[in-house]
Amino acid sequence: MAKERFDGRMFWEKDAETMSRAKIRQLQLERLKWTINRCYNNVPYYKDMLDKAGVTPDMIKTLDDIRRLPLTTKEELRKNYPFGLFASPKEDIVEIHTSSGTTGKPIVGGYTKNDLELWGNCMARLVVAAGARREDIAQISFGYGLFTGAFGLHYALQKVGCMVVPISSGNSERQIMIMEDFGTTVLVATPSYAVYLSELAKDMGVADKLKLRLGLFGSEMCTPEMRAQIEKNIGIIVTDNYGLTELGGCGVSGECEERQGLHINEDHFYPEIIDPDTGEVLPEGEEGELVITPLSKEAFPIFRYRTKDITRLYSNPCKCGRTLIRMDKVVGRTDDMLIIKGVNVFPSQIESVIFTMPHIGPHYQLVLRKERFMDSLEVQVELIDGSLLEQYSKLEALQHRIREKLRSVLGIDCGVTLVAPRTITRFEGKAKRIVDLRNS
Ligand code: DLL
Repeated sequence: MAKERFDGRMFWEKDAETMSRAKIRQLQLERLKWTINRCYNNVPYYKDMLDKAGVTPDMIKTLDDIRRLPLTTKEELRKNYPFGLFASPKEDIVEIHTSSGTTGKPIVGGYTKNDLELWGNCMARLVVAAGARREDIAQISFGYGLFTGAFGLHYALQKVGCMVVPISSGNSERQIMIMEDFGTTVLVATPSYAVYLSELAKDMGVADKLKLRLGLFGSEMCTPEMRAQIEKNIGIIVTDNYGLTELGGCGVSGECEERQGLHINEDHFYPEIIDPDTGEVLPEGEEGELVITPLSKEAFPIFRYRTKDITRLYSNPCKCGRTLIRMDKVVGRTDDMLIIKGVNVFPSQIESVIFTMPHIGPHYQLVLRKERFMDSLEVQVELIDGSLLEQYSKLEALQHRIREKLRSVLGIDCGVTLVAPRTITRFEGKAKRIVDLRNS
């Protein structure tokens, strides 16, 4: 059972989740001072960085003083690989996780015992807010290992008292068998793996027998259109969770049952939105790059980390009773924005089109090529019914409609190729939808 019931709703840490805005700000300031002191005194690289910026910890007197601090980026983490930015002695570190990056060295995060306890509680707040309860049987189909997702959800769901099934990702037919035999009610996965599992359950003829009711998804973008399709296919409520290895993994923010944005665990993470080009802090409600300062990390503190994720913040009250600020679903990353024929294109815009057109999806990929010094984009998407491939005029008409829709949404012309069902690669973790052939 979640710790407290409030106004008919469940909370894990009600006091923290429903604090007044003034109290939250006061707590944030205290914890910000603590964090900057820890960075300055325990991590030589940060001391150097702050000295160069002319900032000492005693200059942090109000929350707005955070703007005096320099921004940090992945570069700082890369330069200090693997443990150079840890603020606790190695013997106090009890767990390590890393980013899943396939190129170069990964980002390494360390946790003390206190960090693990806090992580579990932050995540427990989010799973309870999303609707998970003690009675649930939760199948964790995120990959266990260095990735933060599986362990973060594992610790949280176990704290809440759910029956945790740590199946990890892969071996998909077995996943469906376990789901059916154990009566799994909560599925933890990336949205793209959930789409794949839902298709497989249908193929195996068991989709109607499953007891799934809630999806705790995250770790990659899931447009509202994709969410609607997953909900239709397997009849579950889909909720979104956000976080990154650099900030301790999942547990930064997540949706409550209202699903009007992701509540940030703001007493432990201070959010700002900046203009990605100028670094200027933008007012609440404006879209830009999310910058986060964790406020309670012992082993791996960091300040003003540029996430590259694009979203906006809003603190108007949520019907759930939580006072924690919310962020919009991430619409893209500053580094996955494509520039095609001079126009900025986000993969999420393309996904929204694909999920609203009949006869296609949900699997697609975006192929980038260089043609006469200009980047071109081809959208390859699966047909739902393969027999359309033999009806040339229908196929051509459909292709034309998709192209027109993409033109009106993106403002550019791009190629559309309709391919046979089950021919585009499926993913057990985060989907890789961009195939970049520009340098090949
Ligand atoms: O993906 C942590 C996580 C695990 C979050 C499980 C939620 C659930 P990384 O592998 O370091 O950490 O990847 C972080 O993934 O900067 C975003 O670009 C993207 N991302 C994470 N969650 C979401 C989300 C985990 N809900 C990077 N929506 C981040 C969109 C997300 N993108």
